[in-house]
Amino acid sequence: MKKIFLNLLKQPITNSYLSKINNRVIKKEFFYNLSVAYDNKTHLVSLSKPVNPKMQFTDKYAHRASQSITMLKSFKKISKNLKKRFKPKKTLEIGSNDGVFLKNFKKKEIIAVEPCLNLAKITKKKGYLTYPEFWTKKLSKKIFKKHNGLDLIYAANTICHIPNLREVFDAISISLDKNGVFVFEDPYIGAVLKMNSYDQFYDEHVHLFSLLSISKLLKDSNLRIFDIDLLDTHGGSIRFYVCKNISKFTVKEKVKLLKKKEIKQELNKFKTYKKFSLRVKKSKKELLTLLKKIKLKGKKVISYGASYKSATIFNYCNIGTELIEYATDTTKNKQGKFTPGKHIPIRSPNGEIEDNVDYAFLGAWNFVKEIKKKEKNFLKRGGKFISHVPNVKLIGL
Ligand code: JHZ
Repeated sequence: MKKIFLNLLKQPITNSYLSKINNRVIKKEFFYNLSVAYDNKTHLVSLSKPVNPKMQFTDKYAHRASQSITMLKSFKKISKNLKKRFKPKKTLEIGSNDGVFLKNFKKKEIIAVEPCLNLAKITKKKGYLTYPEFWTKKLSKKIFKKHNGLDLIYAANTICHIPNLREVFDAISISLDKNGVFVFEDPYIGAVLKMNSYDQFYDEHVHLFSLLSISKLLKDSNLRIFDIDLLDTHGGSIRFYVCKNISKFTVKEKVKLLKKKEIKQELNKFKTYKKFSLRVKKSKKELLTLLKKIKLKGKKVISYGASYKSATIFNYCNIGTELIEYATDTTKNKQGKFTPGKHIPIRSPNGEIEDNVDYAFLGAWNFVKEIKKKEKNFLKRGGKFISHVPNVKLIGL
């Protein structure tokens, strides 16, 4: 049974960065109620009412996975490790975005699946065989017919975006070779609870996974987990290594240990999530108090990164241009637009943070190390970053 533990109020579609003409919003915005539930049968944490994926993964998809050095390095490292460990001849990536993972493979070795048509065009143009479609059983059957069993299927920050997980896993079972491997990574619910990073909940993050939940869900599709990695990426992610029940892989000790840890942390209890929701409310109060105090002193505050995550914060905390003047973002197709819901203008960073900025809210807090390195001058002249994780705080030199 699913029970709601967190209500993040009315939220827009995070990908709907707005264009304005003559200072008037030209698009009518869609809002929905963002509430999050725990299912005591599967231990899965999911949005109580996901929005229609066709409204999200359009031909105007804004996010480009290759916008951070951290992620470029991470994709390079994982592709190298996967090649070395599993020696795949035929690999497929679900949700290939702008090709940040694909580019580490030879064109004939990898197939891309990407439903956002603007992104699928990018990888197609680069010469990768790209299916511009959602990952479904139908597509998996089509791929199996054409290419036979796949040795490796990979997905990063994709599977948690798909409402129907049974369809995803059944589709994996169809095209994965007997000893093939399905590797996927997504933000980890354990890390979200630890970091109080409630901004990991937004329309696209339909689920946040634990080992306990994925272990249960895979069973129905005759799949199992044989290894995991806990990662620093995106503020704490989990990578699952999955195979068919009948395959040769034996379960690593790490899997058993994490299962025990999750039980100890009570990730299988509703009360754990209810407690988290109280911490979220406290975080909102503290962030608003801090921003208002800074503003009263006449200081200039911007947002560093117009991330999808930050849309949850701005809309839940009701933060608009009265508190944050503008956001900077390196993604070209976000620049000149306005954040969904709260309409904060987005600018190109034009190199470093401007001299007249006193505080920068970390919309991209998950890249704090990379950002601190880039913005040494801002910190040296007394500029401060504002972070809401794991608690509301200022970050200086
Ligand atoms: P970033 C997106 O979420 C959407 P977002 C998606 N649903 C998902 O799961 C994750 O990605 C993986 C910018 N930036 O990556 C780039 C700077 O401006 O945390 C990005 O727009 N300067 C698929 O948007 C944003 O910040 C910088 O120096 O929450 C960060 O977004 C750096 C490092 C980033 O994901």
